[in-house]
Amino acid sequence: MIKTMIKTKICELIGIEYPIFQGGMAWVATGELAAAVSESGGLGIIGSGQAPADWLRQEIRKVKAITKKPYGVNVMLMSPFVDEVMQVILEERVPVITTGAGNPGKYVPMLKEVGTKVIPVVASVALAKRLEKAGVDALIAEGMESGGHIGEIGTFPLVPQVVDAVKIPVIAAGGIVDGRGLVAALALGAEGVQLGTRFMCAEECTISHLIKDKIIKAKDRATVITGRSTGHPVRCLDNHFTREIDQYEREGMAPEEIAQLGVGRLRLAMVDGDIEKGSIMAGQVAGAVKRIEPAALIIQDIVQSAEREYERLSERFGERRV
Ligand code: TUI
Repeated sequence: MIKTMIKTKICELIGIEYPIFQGGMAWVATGELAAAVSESGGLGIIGSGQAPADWLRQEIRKVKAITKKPYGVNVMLMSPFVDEVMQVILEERVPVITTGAGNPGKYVPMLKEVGTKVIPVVASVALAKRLEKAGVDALIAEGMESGGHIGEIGTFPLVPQVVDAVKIPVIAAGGIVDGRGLVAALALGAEGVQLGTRFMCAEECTISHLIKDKIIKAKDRATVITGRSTGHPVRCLDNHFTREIDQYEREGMAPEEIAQLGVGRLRLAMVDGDIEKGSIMAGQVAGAVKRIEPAALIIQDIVQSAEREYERLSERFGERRV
């Protein structure tokens, strides 16, 4: 049992023990992973990506069978199934949703009506302000250190600017991997953190072991950004696929054609384990992920190392005051 002082407003708002969210990664964050994280005191989030509504219902049922604790669903707003996915979320009374890759404003009233907490991911102050007005419960400010579809601003500049622009709680995401990142996020004014890449290496994460190995072997400069020409930049681990896209972009291939090349590549990586032809979306912290371990140990390590770092900082400030 962990005894901790790291309790924030977001813990109270959604009824979790620790202010730690597991990113809702498409093809990665299945019911198994989300349930393990929630059962360990964080917020586990199913990544619905571009999956059909039936798939989501099945994953929600898996979570409900394993844990009674709160969990979430991430809705990728560019999905062709977004309306059906929202319908399943309403029917299953999902406690929390996060959203990505768009503006979820029009869905807020119906979600609030059934008591679902809405926590969109934003990559800019402008969208943060608009969504606060639309009535969302909290925001995730995601820096460009993250894996997958990213904005243009880093976590350190983005989080305090969003915190200053809104009154609702802000969760920091992008570039966070351990307790140091949690303490730093709290120092920036965030009420919690979201981690994706580290949870890819949770034992309960069902992705191919070849992808987990590649993350564990990754160094600090292992990720690249592809797809800038399409207007949807994506961070992933450097491999044959990213080098191919890079070359086509430099040769001036039409953005629609570039986008077409990406179709099915995330599944190819995560499910089929194709580490060369697949798109291995992962954040800049890949180089700091050292081992495969149960989700409970990841949460415990973040909480315990945050406490140690907080102590260390308190001692520093203490010495100054004397
Ligand atoms: O959504 C993510 N990460 C993702 S989504 C994804 S699937 C995908 N693959 C290729 C292209 C597009 C999607 C893989 N990884 N993170 C949350 C996030 N949301 N990051 C950035 C944003 C974002 C960007 C622009 C949110 C809103 C936005 O503007 C919308 C508007 O209308 O102003």
